Amino acid sequence: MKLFIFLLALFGSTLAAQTTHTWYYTAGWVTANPDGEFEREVAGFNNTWPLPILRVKKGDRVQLYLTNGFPHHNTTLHFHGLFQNGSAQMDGPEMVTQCPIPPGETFLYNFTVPDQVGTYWYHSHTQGQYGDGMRAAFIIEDDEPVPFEYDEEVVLTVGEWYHETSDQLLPKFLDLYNPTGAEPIPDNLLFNDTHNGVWEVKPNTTYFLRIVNVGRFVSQYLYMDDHDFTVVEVDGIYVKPNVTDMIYITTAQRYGVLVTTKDDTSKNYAFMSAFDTDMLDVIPKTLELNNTNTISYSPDNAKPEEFFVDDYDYLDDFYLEPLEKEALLDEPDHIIEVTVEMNNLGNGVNYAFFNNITYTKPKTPTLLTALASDPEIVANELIYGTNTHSIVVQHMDTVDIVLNNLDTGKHPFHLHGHVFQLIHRGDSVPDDESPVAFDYDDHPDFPAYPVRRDTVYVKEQSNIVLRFRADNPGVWFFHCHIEWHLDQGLALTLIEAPEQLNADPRQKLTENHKDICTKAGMSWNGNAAGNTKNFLDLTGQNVQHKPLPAGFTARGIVALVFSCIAAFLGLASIAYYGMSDIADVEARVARDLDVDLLDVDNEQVDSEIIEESSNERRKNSL
Ligand SMILES: *[C@@H]1O[C@H](CO)[C@@H](O)[C@H](O)[C@H]1NC(C)=O
Ligand SMILES: *[C@@H]1O[C@H](CO)[C@@H](O)[C@H](O)[C@H]1NC(C)=O
Ligand SMILES: *[C@@H]1O[C@H](CO)[C@@H](O)[C@H](O)[C@H]1NC(C)=O
Ligand SMILES: *[C@@H]1O[C@H](CO)[C@@H](O)[C@H](O)[C@H]1NC(C)=O
Ligand SMILES: *[C@@H]1O[C@H](CO)[C@@H](O)[C@H](O)[C@H]1NC(C)=O
Ligand SMILES: *[C@@H]1O[C@H](CO)[C@@H](O)[C@H](O)[C@H]1NC(C)=O
Ligand SMILES: *[C@@H]1O[C@H](CO)[C@@H](O)[C@H](O)[C@H]1NC(C)=O
Ligand SMILES: *[C@@H]1O[C@H](CO)[C@@H](O)[C@H](O)[C@H]1NC(C)=O
Ligand SMILES: *[C@@H]1O[C@H](CO)[C@@H](O)[C@H](O)[C@H]1NC(C)=O
Ligand SMILES: [Cu+2]
Repeated sequence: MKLFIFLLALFGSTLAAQTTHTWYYTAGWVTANPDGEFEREVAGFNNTWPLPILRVKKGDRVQLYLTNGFPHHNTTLHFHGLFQNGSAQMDGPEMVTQCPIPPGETFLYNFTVPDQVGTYWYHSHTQGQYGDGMRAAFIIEDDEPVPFEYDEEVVLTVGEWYHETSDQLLPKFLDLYNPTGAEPIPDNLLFNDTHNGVWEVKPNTTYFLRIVNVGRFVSQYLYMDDHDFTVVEVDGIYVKPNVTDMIYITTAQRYGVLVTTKDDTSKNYAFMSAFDTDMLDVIPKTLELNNTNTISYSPDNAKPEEFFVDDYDYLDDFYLEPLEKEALLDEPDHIIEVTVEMNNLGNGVNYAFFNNITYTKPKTPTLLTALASDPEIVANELIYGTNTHSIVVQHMDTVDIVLNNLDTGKHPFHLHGHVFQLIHRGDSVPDDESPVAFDYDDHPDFPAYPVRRDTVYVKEQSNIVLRFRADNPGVWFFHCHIEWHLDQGLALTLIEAPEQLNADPRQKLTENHKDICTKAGMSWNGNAAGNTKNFLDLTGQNVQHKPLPAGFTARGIVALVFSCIAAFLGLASIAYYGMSDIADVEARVARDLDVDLLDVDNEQVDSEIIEESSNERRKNSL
């Protein structure tokens, strides 16, 4: 009897604690001027921008009705870092877990907030859209006290900003005339959605600052004059407090930090946010690399001067120790080894590859294929198509993702549906040496209690190893969180525990979801080729462009492109990327492609395909 009462009380209290948040939002264009320099259309909710910070408690139910109010664009919403355990179809990435929401339609995101707490964010997972502003913080609070003391909590977003929209930037980025895949150069950094922002503080107060990089491209260094950060959380995982002068935050990462203010209010201080300039292909003279934001103790104080540091000596997150200790998982049952490369395909465009595959969207969202499949073939990778880079992992397997980065740039990788243990991060080798692949027989000891998070960077020409348990049946996207690189195809798809997924009634597609697919003009019950009858027939599936013709090299493209630019397009199209000086661009391109500049100048261009498309371009531009 006692036990019964106890159970009843427990059950009752759980019931009482669960709140349902029902939100209605219409996404659409709003005019705004975030950096104070340029007014443009941004992607907002309900005719306002920025988007609201959403707050929930663990165990709550979220019912977010998202109406697509864009006249010409599809939309979706991803809750970054949330496990969506049992609700994989609510994860958000277009063509991975759901059909795109067409203009005028409403999709219900309905899920239980998992047993997770901390700092998350939500953003559109439709091509480039979140970079236009459709993103904000998502906070999961806890009834239990947090394992550190503070007086006030504050959210702070950082990110870069472009004056041009994704619609304007993307076609120029994924273009024959951008053969090295040089990412567009941002116009400014934003600090809490304004340029050179102000954080108003009270004296003698410990703030719990939840920092989110909501950007689409660059990592930032954050550092303050005469104040320090005590890191207590990374990506929703509490860690042993670690005091540092500087944080390095990639896109999509979160840092929960404590900042204690001074007793005295007579001075305001600089809160610096700086570009990681290694990530910029060119640095226009006008770009403000170090941004001086203000920690304001009083509006009467003078504006702070730029605060200089000797070097960017930041906290290495590899060494952070989670408070909730989780020992290094056992030896992997399944090793997924991928190599990152950027290269041109036969259409001249620069793509990103995991091994030799650049992610190409299927005709039916991958999760929907898994749910509609006959259980007998649900674990057959073929049905998901050869170009979605789908990899089946078995339920409860320990999985390692070994990622060897041959590229000369850093990349922040994100896995949906999980936090993983970061068990190895190699150092880069110099540009003129060849990167080495990770070797299980020759590496530093893995940490006993590795740091866990959902987004980590790999250094240039280096490697990382991520380890996780496949305890969350679903279809989970693994991709670079530099949106430009995702647009170039730097993604793969994990089909996790397909049999369990396929058999779980909670995962069944909602009627609303089916309806959205129909409205989007696609099947909700087909294979990657949209074939609803025979899942093993992939005829008509989407595939990547053909490789460059044999004997034709990337440097040929460069030579051709520069002669075309000079001849037909003039300097204007280069100036667009802030590349006002052709010679400098060529030098950088030559370095990126590891070729001699003289070689580039003398290269004979002989590809018909390239000639054809450039002729076409000539016609178009006439
Ligand atoms: C957003 O706008 C819709 C109508 O488009 C309205 O029903 C809803 O209440 C608004 N949401 C909020 C949070 O104001
Ligand atoms: C929206 O999605 C549909 C279905 O996939 C597609 O045909 C259409 O091109 C998309 N619209 C845009 C603007 O991308
Ligand atoms: C959300 O999902 C829960 C659990 O499946 C269900 O009981 C509820 O009816 C759904 N909400 C709506 C509005 O459909
Ligand atoms: C950032 O903006 C949010 C939303 O307006 C606000 O709640 C928060 O206090 C701001 N953060 C800082 C550091 O000023
Ligand atoms: C600062 O706060 C602490 C704790 O709240 C208090 O003991 C102390 O007197 C305060 N100092 C000043 C100068 O206000
Ligand atoms: C940016 O800050 C760094 C570190 O303080 C400094 O070395 C560098 O000169 C600054 N760059 C500019 C353009 O101000
Ligand atoms: C703090 O971080 C440094 C690396 O920057 C590491 O050496 C140290 O062990 C960490 N300490 C704790 C308590 O996490
Ligand atoms: C990648 O390489 C594998 C093995 O060599 C081959 O079977 C596959 O067709 C290639 N894929 C593409 C897209 O080139
Ligand atoms: C998902 O839920 C199952 C129980 O339904 C649990 O065993 C598993 O640990 C959960 N996975 C995650 C990632 O929360
Ligand atoms: Cu990347």
